[in-house]
Amino acid sequence: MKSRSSLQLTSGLLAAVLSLSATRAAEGYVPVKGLAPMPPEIAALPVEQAVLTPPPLVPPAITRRSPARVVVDLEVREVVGRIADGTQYTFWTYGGTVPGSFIRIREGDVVEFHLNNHPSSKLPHNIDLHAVTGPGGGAASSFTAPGHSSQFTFKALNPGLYVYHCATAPVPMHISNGMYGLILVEPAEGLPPVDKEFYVMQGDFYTVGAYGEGGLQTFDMAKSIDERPTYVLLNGAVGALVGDKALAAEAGQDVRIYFGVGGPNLMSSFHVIGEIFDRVYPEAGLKFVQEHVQTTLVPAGGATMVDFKVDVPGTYVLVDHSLSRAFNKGALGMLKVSGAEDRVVYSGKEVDSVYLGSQSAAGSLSSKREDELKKQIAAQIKANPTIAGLTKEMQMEKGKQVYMQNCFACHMPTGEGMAGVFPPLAKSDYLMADRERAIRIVLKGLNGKITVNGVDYNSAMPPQQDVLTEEQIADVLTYATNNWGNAADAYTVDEVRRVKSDTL
Ligand code: HEC
Ligand SMILES: [Cu+2]
Repeated sequence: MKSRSSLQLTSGLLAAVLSLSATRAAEGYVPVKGLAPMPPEIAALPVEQAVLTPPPLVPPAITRRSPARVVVDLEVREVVGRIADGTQYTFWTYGGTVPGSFIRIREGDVVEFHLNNHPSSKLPHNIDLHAVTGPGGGAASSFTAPGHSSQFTFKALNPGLYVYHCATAPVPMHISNGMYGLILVEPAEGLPPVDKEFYVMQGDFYTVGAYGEGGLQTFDMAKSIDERPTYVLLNGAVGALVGDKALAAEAGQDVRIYFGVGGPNLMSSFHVIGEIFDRVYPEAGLKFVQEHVQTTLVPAGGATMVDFKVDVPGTYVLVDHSLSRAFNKGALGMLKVSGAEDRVVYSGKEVDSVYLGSQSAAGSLSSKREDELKKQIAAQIKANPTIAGLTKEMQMEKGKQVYMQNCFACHMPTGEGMAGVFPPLAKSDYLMADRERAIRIVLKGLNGKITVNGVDYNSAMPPQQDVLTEEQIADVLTYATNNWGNAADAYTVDEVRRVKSDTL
């Protein structure tokens, strides 16, 4: 520990010099007090180095049943990284990742905290750990210039899961550049064991360019003040938890997600589509564990722990249930569960039969006749180019309505889709290549790898046959294939019907 204290003194001197010369930073620096006295019972504690993990990983559970002196070495780095496909952002990070490294300690531990600001950083940073009892949660004591290292010590008095974040002015800017993470203070008796633990944090990001606009994007202070984020993200990038980066578990396993919200501004209505949380630790407190919860609210600068058993295989989607954030701003991740089906818990679609409603046997004859007449009209219409043109136009208008209710959330109003997740319909070689296949996709949905305009997608589209009529399917495909630079013949109800009966 001797070398640390001499390092500490040197950095203290430099800090003092800096604080005299730099008025902007002057408010951040506090006098260096030197190492606190260490009572014999603390000096006698075993010393261990904390294991830190990048998201979505979580350090192993703590098995010791008595306190230790835990040394945490956390490095601040300013790094350029991917915020969306084709879009970069200069993230300010704890440990090189957004969120920052996960820290795991035990109630009663004495934590010797070292914040090291990499020499390549442009700015000073600090850390406010919500797990710390003391002014600023350590912020003033950890204010650190580039190329410096600060040390402070705290005792973990309260168990629970806590957010940490940078508290250097302007604080919202430091946070929305990615400076937040979680520290778990395990209760003395430990947490109930589970099979899999994951680390996920939501944050809102403000860029000068619009969502998905390429290149190196910069922070937009006005948007931040107005709380109008361009991106709302799980683990710092669009698609950070999608595809081969999805969280993975096996059917039958108990899963725990340590979920936090860095903000700086938005709360999260955290939900996993297709799962029910067996246990929620509301606001990450440990006393009142709630059961059977669908969606849990997590405040900015707050956290929660959710436990659930994944009973059946499939893809479960993590979202902020303020769903525009999930579908239009990136707040979406996936948990892929492998293993054997359990059709008692979830059957899959069991039956698809004809349902005639109140149509009586007597009525069915006349409706058959009506169908025949409609067919004759359709044939007449087809033969007349003016009427055919008008019908196509009408189909387009009706199709647009269908699209704006049923498709746009994923494929986007512009038909451009979402990089890496939802393929484009605009100028899609895949859509335009095969009419029957397009109908089949809308009817039955689509799973597995496909290539659209040279880009691979491996995701899932839900079937629409229970949501849309045959006519609506013809209309929406007519709209999609005659819009955004596409051109094709109108899709007819007959075509849809033919494919439907082929694939029954
Ligand atoms: C919940 C999101 C979602 C919705 C809603 C949705 N799709 Fe899709 N769609 C997808 C995904 C994901 C794929 C790619 C599936 C894969 O990777 O196997 C896809 C693929 C497609 C494709 C083939 C790929 C391409 O880009 O040409 C077509 C055509 C298509 N969808 C049309 C539609 C239409 C029309 C609707 C509305 C009736 C619709 N989708 C609604 C998610 C969605
Ligand atoms: Cu900072």
